[in-house]
Amino acid sequence: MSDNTVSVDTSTTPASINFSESFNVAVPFIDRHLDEGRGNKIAIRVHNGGEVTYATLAEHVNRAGNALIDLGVQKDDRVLMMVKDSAEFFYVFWGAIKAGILPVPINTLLVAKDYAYMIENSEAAGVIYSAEFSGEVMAALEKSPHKPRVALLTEGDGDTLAKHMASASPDLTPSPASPEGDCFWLYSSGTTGGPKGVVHAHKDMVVTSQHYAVGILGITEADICFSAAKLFFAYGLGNGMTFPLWVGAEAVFYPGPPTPDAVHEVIETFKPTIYYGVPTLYAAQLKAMENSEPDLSSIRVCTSAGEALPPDLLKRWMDKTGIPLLDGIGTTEILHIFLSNRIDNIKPGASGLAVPGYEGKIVDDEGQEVPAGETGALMIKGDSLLKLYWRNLEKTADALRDGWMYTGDTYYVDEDGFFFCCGRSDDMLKVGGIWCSPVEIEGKLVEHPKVLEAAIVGREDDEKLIKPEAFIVLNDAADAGEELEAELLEHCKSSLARYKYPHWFNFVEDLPKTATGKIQRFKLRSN
Ligand code: 3UK
Repeated sequence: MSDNTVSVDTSTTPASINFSESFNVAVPFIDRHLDEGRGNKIAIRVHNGGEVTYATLAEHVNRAGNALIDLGVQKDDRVLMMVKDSAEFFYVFWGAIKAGILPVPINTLLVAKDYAYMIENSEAAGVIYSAEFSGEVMAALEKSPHKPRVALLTEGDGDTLAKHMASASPDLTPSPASPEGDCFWLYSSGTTGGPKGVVHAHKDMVVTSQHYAVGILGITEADICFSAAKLFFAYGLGNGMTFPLWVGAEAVFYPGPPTPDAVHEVIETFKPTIYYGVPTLYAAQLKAMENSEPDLSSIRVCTSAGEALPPDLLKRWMDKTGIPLLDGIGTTEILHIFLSNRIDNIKPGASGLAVPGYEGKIVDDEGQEVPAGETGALMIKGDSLLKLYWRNLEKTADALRDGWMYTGDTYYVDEDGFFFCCGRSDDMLKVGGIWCSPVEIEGKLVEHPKVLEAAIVGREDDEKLIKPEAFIVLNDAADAGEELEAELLEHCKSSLARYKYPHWFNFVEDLPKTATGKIQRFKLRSN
């Protein structure tokens, strides 16, 4: 096989994927479309932001890769991206990969202390950011003892990546790489300790695109993709970028916050055929549809991931819109969805069947597989699993066991092979599809002078979706009341991402604890 090529044999299930020995994944995802005659086809449309053809995309990817090299970023260096959903996101991500540099898309809802941690932890050589996030990024750069060589706005006034791209060469030879070589990172948070750098290989985006997007969604060049989940999230990265690029389809973007009205407007304007959302947003969209009737008729399939989709919400969506909504579970570590419902086989309340190319099993505490119907730990095998957590041998060894990934989720399988989610085996919460560590929110609350101790647990709201609930022990119980609740909420707002704010406050006398003083959060959960 010639360099940087991949061949797929779809006559088998799962499809068999073969990579050339020398393989830089930017070539099949970007350059291949020019060879296949898609140069003039639209790759990207941005709401109020123009459109980009495959030819322009390829040129700008080359310019971005060259600009990073010209600025002194070297092979295997990390470049953090706090970039909104936009064409620039594609340029930086693929330009870096083509140049042998590792892009690290970062959750843009985070705040300066989170960014400072990641700059330090990754020893980033570069930080590229959209103007919207300047405040938090500048504060993080100030805070971090490690100073990246390059810190640039994507575009705008002054010294920007766009200016460096304009003077950089439009030609770039792909940096030699291999299917198993490091390609990009994502950060994933855990209950304790800082977020962990999840290292993915060049082959991984091919694997998820082929097995899930082609295998389950049946994506083709004719599709138009719209992901309300942002590109920085592994879910959005696949939905909005790698899947359409794999087949030469079109992706549409809305750079702002995905409110129901905004996503409905984007759907009516750009007529996507595949729409990717999260449960919280589907619930909000249904609520908005009580007073409006957006035209969703272009959509042939919707997906939901990030957190469990309550069966009632699924039924209400399908009744109201008639569009199939597929719940599926993915993780940052496995990159995308590995258990999913099918367009013609949906079981409400289930995460679905194993996606061909992945195997799932449920094990007990000893690691032995349990029979159907019994609950245990969900383990997954497949070809897109992380290589490792950056500089974290212990967590890597905990997660990867004999080629299986320990997901941290508790599941059972029914007689039909459908997997059902029963929650986490740790205390982590998923809020609006995004990780929340109770420990982080508790840490913030106890910084407040009136708070002695705090515990955070997940509680279902009216839509059966999880939100943080706080249990608080005060230094002086007489301070309890609405006024203090408001004060504590303001306090959280000062340095926590907004989805981490507690939705309910309970003032209690003490917290349930183990003999060793560890908070027993499970005793506080009401559901
Ligand atoms: C939970 C779900 C029940 C589960 C993701 C699609 O969410 C993604 O990745 P993260 O690393 O979180 C992974 C964890 O989230 N979860 C996700 N989807 C579901 N729980 N039902 C679901 N459908 O705890 C899992 O371990 O942020 C989702 C594609 C790629 C992704 N990375």
